[in-house]
Amino acid sequence: MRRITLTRFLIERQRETQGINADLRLLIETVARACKAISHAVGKGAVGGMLGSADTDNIQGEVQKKLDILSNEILLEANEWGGNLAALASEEMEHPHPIPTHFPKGEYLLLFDPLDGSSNIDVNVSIGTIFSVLRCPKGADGTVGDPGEAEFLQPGTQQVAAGFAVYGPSTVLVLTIGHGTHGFTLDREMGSFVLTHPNIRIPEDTAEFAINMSNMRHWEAPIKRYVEECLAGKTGARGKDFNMRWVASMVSDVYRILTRGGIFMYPRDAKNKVGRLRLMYEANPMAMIIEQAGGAATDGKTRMLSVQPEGLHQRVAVILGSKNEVDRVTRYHHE
Ligand code: AFP
Repeated sequence: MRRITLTRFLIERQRETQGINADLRLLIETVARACKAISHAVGKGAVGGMLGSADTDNIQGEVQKKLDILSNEILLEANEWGGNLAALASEEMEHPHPIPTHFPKGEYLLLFDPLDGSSNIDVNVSIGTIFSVLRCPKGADGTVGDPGEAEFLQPGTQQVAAGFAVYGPSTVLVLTIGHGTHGFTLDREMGSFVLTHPNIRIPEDTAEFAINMSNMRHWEAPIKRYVEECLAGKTGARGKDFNMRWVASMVSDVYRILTRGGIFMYPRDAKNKVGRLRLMYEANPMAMIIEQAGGAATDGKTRMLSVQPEGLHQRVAVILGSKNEVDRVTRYHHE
């Protein structure tokens, strides 16, 4: 089969003016290169001396793993010189990161969770990097000026690109630029991402759900009803048996759903009153990827991509995956 590398894929999309220009192409290739470097660092495991926690907390008040910090630094250094970004934002940094004054600025905003699934690093379970690209609003003088948090607070429908890398048995980059969702597998010998999963489509039905069952006593009624129906299997309202998976790395659960269908739920509950996952650099990029693959994503009631952000690190409830199942859970929330 013809090997189409990420570079060729992006150049062909640019030629077809499918929602991509040279600056956005450079941005995506730069992020992909950074993900290669993170994959390399993660792949060293204990012999890399980077396992375990740093002695610092992030803005979320979570203990930072050494690889969290390294991944964040890799993405910052890779992206600040290109002249295509107005600013960056990361789960690991309280405020947006300005482009150093000695570099030119560009029209895009890049947001990322540098290493999602950190609690899985030390137990050798797949983790990943999630990213989202927005356009930076221009000021009255027609320039991007010095963007602050407000410039980032755009609904997910404004994303021009979104993607994630999953560092598993193979490293796969999943990408959308608004024309479908595509998967690229890292060829480690060549050091290039190769198109292996063009035009991913999520089955509209599924028999597999993903949720952290230990939170069951905290759930609201619609989630309780949906999961109990799944557990009742053939004998219950659904008339079929369901399987369950929960990797606790969103990138892994989402990649599985892209590959064979499923529904992923991290609902708000009595413990996580507004949900646990972050809207700007987890839920929104994943929602664009899922929708572009024919799936659906809501916060239980509202289409995820329509949620109007109020804070850079705001959390949100997430229900995403096979369209018919997400529609069912969302319907239960409205009943
Ligand atoms: P960490 O990055 O703190 O491990 O959180 C991972 C995550 O944000 C997401 O990737 C998982 O789906 C979810 O949290 C797992 O949450 P629980 O540990 O509560 O199951």
